[in-house]
Amino acid sequence: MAEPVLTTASVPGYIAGRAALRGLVDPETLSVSEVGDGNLNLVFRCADGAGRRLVLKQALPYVRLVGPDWPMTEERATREAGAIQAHSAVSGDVCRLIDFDAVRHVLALEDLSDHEVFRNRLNDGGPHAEIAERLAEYVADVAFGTSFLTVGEEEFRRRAAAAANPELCAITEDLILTEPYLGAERNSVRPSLEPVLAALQADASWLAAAMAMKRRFLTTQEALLHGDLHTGSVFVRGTGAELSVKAFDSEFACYGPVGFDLGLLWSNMLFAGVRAAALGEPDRARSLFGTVESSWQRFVARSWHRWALRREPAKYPDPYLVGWLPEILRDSFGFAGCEAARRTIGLAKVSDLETLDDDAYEVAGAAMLRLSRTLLVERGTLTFDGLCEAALRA
Ligand code: SR1
Ligand code: MG
Repeated sequence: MAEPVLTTASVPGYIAGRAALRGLVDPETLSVSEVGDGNLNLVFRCADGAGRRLVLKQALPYVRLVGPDWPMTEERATREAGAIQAHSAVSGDVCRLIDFDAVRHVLALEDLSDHEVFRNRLNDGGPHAEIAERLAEYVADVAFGTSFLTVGEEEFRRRAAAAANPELCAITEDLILTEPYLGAERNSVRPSLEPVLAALQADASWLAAAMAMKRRFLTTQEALLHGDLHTGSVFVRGTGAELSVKAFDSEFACYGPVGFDLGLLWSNMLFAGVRAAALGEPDRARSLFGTVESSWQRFVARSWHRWALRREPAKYPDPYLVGWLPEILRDSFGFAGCEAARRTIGLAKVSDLETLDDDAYEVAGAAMLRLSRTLLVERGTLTFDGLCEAALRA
């Protein structure tokens, strides 16, 4: 039987009954608000009379965005807890897990309400320096820290088997890697983009490239991915030396190709860039497009740093990494192309695009669809300059 769903009224009692939590906030003076604005879960922000705070996140037995008509395993909370633990062990840029209740599917997390969601900052025209770069370092830390190069081959297989997340991966495989290319009931664009979309969906090279990326996603397990590393899955606070970056919402975590996380991040930076361009801010657009290259450089540098710490250097000499990095780059471009299509066409779109008026939407949406094709079809030969030119032309 499904466990009871938390409410603002029942949260204090829940915390009082939970040994790991009742000493952290005072259930007697707790104020609780439900703040979940994601697609899947309930999220409660809890603050006590002394100002101590934490967040509870409960997986519902269905997809919140759609409702009970789309049942979804609550085991996703277990996958998320496992991913946070594995990622926190290798990176400081991860929202901290305080407690996990596997029976009620509730994660207790550090409260980051002094942060803002990165996408919201981008949409408001706020500063982005160093954020995509820090996230690329997080991806590298996770790529190496959870790969067989670090944990050993047998242990790697054990961890990969334990982290299987088929139901959430199926959402990714449908929404990111199938529906935008073939047409689906859940797809939609405003009328101005329909001709551009129709032309793209008639392009067999685009479809074939997307299906090749689906094969990569289904058949490759290089590391324990975040699995949904878009700019809405990142909290940020401050700038410069005060900058704090925290990845969260890793319930889509699975073992997969490292380029999946980088690709989703890049695509979402491109969305921010085309939004800026459509709003008449070309310098900001150029700077946002430039984060693809700068974050890749940071990823490479961090990868070499992590590589130096691998378990068996004699077995894996430097040319191994020299050969692997271009594969990751190619995957990253390809998955960025998939995310560009999905967030323009499919379910769960992005506010970067959706909050634009019709004229700006047409410019920005068409740009993302053209970029999707460039990223997918040219992923093996694309250069950063070529990508920037395509983005600025689009
Ligand atoms: C039905 S869930 C839709 C999307 O929300 C999450 O952010 C993931 O991107 C997923 O694909
Ligand atoms: Mg999410």
